[in-house]
Amino acid sequence: MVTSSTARKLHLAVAQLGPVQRADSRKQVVLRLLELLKDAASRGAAWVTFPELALTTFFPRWDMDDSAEIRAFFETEMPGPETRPLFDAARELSVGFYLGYAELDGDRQFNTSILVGRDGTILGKYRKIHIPGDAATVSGAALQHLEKKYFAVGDLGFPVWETPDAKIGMCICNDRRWPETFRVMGLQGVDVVMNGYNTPSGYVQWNEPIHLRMHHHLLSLQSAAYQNACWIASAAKAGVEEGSPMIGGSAIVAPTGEVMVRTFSEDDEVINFVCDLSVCEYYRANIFNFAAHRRPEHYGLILERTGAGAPLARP
Ligand code: ING
Repeated sequence: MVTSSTARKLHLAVAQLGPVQRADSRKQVVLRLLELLKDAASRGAAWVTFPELALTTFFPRWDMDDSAEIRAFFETEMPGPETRPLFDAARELSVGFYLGYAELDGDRQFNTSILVGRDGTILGKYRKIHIPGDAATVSGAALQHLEKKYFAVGDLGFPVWETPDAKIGMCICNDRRWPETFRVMGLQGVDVVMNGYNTPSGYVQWNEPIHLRMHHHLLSLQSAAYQNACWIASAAKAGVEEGSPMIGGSAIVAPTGEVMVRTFSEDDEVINFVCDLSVCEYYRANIFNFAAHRRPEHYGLILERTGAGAPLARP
């Protein structure tokens, strides 16, 4: 299938964060991120994926109305004084990274991730498109999930950046549950998709058995990687934040759909894997040769409809 002569090896790491409590300062969190970055670099990794909203606690679990209180969770500049040490370390160690954070752009609030190259410069930005949860408190719910209250829908699409190492794309948390996310990047020949997430394991407006949180998380990544012939590096912010448990399960998934490595804990933890990007090409040339096998002329409903509607079959 793939011989060593065709191999395109890229050493990826995923840096899972344990809980970030409301009182934890950005300075304290960045010190943790720096330790994880150095750990990843010491293992030989060239790129590190950090979680979604990595700099603060997952604040959409609360219903806040005071704009100053809300805006305290957002970054107005990136890098800013607290985050610059991360960029400096990336340049010194020649390690690129994905970082998720809450972005304030003028008056617009986004759930954002950036891709920082191995020289410490920002290569690109992504703003979360699939915003889950609700825009207002759901009465009687054991747990709130108010991302629709705090974040606008992303306006940057699903870009893929051509770096010297690989074609790299990004998505954030709930995006991984929607196949369109990865197919748009797959149609750009993406080799590696980096994904950060914060997934509450408690009940979120329905009494889904908790073991299914991990099942659906991995199912989403594994099917996306296989169906789009790409590697996926996915980083959790995990553990109990302000009394609210969030799943771990950070993972590096191969284009075969196999989980190659995953975290053991729900704390700060690095996993890494030497990925052979040429495996992507094998699947693109065969089972997922999009040009040879896809039939967009039959896919019209995917663009025409947002919600499900009447069946097309004529009686
Ligand atoms: N979190 C969750 C996610 O998509 C969620 C929302 C929680 C969906 C539980 C389904 C079940 O993993 C974010 N931040 O999108």
